[in-house]
Amino acid sequence: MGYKVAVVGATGNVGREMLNVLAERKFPVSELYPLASRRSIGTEVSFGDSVLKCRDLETFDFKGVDFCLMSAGSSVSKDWSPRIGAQGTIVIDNSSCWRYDQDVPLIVPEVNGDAVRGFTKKNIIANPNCSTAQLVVALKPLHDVAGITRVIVSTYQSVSGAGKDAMDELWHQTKGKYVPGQEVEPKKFPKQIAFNCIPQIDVFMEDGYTKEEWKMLAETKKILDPKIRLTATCVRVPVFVGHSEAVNIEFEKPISPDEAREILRAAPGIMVVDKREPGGYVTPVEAAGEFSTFVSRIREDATVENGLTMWIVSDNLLKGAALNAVQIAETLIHQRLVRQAA
Ligand code: 11C
Repeated sequence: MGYKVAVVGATGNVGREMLNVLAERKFPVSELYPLASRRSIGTEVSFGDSVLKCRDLETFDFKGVDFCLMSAGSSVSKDWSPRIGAQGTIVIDNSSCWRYDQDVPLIVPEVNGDAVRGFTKKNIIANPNCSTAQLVVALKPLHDVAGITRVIVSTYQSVSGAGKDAMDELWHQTKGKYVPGQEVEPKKFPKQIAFNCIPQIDVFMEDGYTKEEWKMLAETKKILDPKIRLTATCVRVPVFVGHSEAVNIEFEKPISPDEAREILRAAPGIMVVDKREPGGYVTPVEAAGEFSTFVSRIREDATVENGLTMWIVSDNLLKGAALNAVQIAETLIHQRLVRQAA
């Protein structure tokens, strides 16, 4: 009893986490189909206590499949999501391909879960970029109370956001710094990532921002409020898993750090860890593997009239991708927008 669920891109960083999250949250699955490109057919992936072999996306028949969690990049999604959606399967897509399409809802369940019902035009729902998801989860409850007008974000993004090869590059380049003859030149990243920080994620846009920075603005507006002004600087750091963000927020109304802490403590998906002492905050190492988004270092920004500054950390593969996708499917079930499992 339950739902038939396909996971496209099941061998990737996010695809594997989708399988883990489905199992860990006991999502009602009756059949699970891990799908991949031709070169990964037969590759084994874990789903709870089972080991399943990946099947070929090209030849798979989606008839009767309730959900397709898609994490195979924009070009695959562009081609496949409409075709899968047209067969009646609801596609929850992790790529940036459909996020800005007005007929596709872009959803973070804690923030705009009700907007999910707009999926029926294309049978596609978009998952936001990882750096946006954790940001809006923390902004939403504060926006509801004090009205956010402007946000300044500096990100410290882990290499897992750029995929498995990028994680390998950090690992081998770090080792190569100590082992003569094993030096590794930058390949996935534009500069050395070991022991370094790179202020470029994704390509440059005409105005000098990078696409990652543009995504944070466009997606925050679509998910939370088009009136919010936001400027971002997105930086890649030599961390394997977990994105961090230093955030300055300007509000319409006054809001104190104590009020913000109380509001965030009561908000879904958030854990406040904010002791003003050494180590009294969360770092990516502690956030990795966790479902929560952690908020620390909440303090007044006295340089503006109603300002707060904070530190937001989350597992980019979980809340930033796999967990959010599964939560979207749960929201559809909860709102009775899919057939109820027999
Ligand atoms: C990164 N945020 O850390 C990116 C990964 O639009 O889904 C996700 C890119 C996206 O490199």
